Amino acid sequence: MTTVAERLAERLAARQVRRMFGVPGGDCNLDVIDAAARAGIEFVLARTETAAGIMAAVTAELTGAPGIVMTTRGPGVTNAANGIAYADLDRAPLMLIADAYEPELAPISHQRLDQAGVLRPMLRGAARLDERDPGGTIDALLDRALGDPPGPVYLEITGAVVRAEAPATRAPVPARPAPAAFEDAAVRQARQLLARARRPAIIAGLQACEPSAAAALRRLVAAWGCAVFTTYKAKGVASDRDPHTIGHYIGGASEAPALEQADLLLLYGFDPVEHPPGRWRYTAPVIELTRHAFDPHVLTPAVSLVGDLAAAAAALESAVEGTEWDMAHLVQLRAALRARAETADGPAIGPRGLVEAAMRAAPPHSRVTVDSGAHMLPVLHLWRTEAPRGLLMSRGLATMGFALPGAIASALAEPDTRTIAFTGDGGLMMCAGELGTAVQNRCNLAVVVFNDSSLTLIGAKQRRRQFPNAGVDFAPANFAAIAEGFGCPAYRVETRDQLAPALGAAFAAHGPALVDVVVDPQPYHEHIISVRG
Ligand SMILES: Cc1ncc(C[n+]2csc(CCOP(=O)(O)OP(=O)(O)O)c2C)c(N)n1
Repeated sequence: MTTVAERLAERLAARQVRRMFGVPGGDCNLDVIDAAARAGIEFVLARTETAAGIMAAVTAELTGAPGIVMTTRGPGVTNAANGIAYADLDRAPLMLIADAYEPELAPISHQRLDQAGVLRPMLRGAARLDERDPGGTIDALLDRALGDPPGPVYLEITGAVVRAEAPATRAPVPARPAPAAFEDAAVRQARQLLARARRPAIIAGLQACEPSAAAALRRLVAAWGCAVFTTYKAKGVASDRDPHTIGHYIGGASEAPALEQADLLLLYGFDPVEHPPGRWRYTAPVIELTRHAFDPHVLTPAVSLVGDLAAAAAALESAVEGTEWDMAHLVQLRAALRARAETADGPAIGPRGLVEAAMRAAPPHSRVTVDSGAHMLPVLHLWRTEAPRGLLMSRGLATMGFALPGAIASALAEPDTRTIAFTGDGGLMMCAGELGTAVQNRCNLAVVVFNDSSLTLIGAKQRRRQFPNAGVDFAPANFAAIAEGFGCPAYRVETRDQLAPALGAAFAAHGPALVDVVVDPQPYHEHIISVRG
């Protein structure tokens, strides 16, 4: 006989799921862990459900298969909420599996919550598994997770059901649903606009990370010889080494002088969730290529092609009749944008010096994850990324506590790629227990801590608003000592001469290593203003 737990494992394996993440409870999670192992799916024990959710979502981003996180009822579900929010706002297909009470336990209120209700605003779908058609229920939910936009779904299970016999599943595994075909009239209108454009520019966003979309973008840039900007989440879809890649679209001041020169903007897989609070500042007409429509949107495009990005790009490739961009000018714009991130450090180790030292020490094609905070700006603007998903971050949710779980997911999915996690001290404190997960799984990753004993990004805003310093500084912490407590090799860096040897040793290590760098936060203030305006 096949149990429902075994059917669940079989349906996940059929979608290429190879790992699930979580913190189990003592009831049906255990049946699922056992059934999953027999279906070739490893259960990775995380230290918090939040981190497990991020690991699952990042696994989905890297592999294309849905990410799976499993928790116990009650506190397990509520503690996973930030990971579910990541999957929602950073658009990653994810399934949360959590246990609940059987109907005969209705009088029990201990650990009882409306679990689906708590999560509902973030979910693409939810279902409680029963014995009638578990395979069909699971397939339908996974289709929703993989829809447009991708996001989280919730599957509730109970012990009586997962241990029951499962009927045969008839439903075949559907492929990811094909996006809507865009309209001919929209293609004609877009081609007319492009035919008149002399200085078109492209802004590529998170949907462009999908491999066929990224390849089509590169063909478009080569055909048009135009300027291209990427959002943070799309860093690498156009290589940072290509002279056409001017820099990042952050909805800030730094890219404005370059973007204002464009007479037409093509949004390529850009999601409004990537736009910071603030208005759209450009008057040039906008052509939008997107897998799905947005409501609300930060702007009103002149025309939207809603469908497959690569197909839309192919339909527009020959529409530009000649551009006035010349290479020397593009190179100049690119240099000017980069110069804004090259603000000077003081005499102590500063954020720019740390990023540049890490760039010199990193093996080629390393993948980078970066947390939320002031330190993310020098990483995002100075690090050179050549491939889609070469840099991972939380942009839609912009959550702290991302970089280390994200790096663990990267190291597990691609053990031969060196992953480097850049994090602030505040962000690391939210997930430091995951150093134990990295050690236990021998993850090939290095954590670099910008340790300035402060929530510096918030402190900078406090200072700008002329409030006195309060509520943002930490008592100093030694993260090298903490890492060593988990059995993770670690290096404490307090002086410039210690930096390069420590980074070199950490990046060459097999398995995890941590470099705890005491940085001077003063340079951030000028850096933030220079980059964001
Ligand atoms: C979970 C979460 N809590 C709070 C915030 C708000 N926030 C954004 S950046 C930041 C400070 C980050 O401090 P740290 O990790 O030390 O990095 P630094 O700014 O010092 O580089 C805070 C509190 C957030 N983005 N996510």
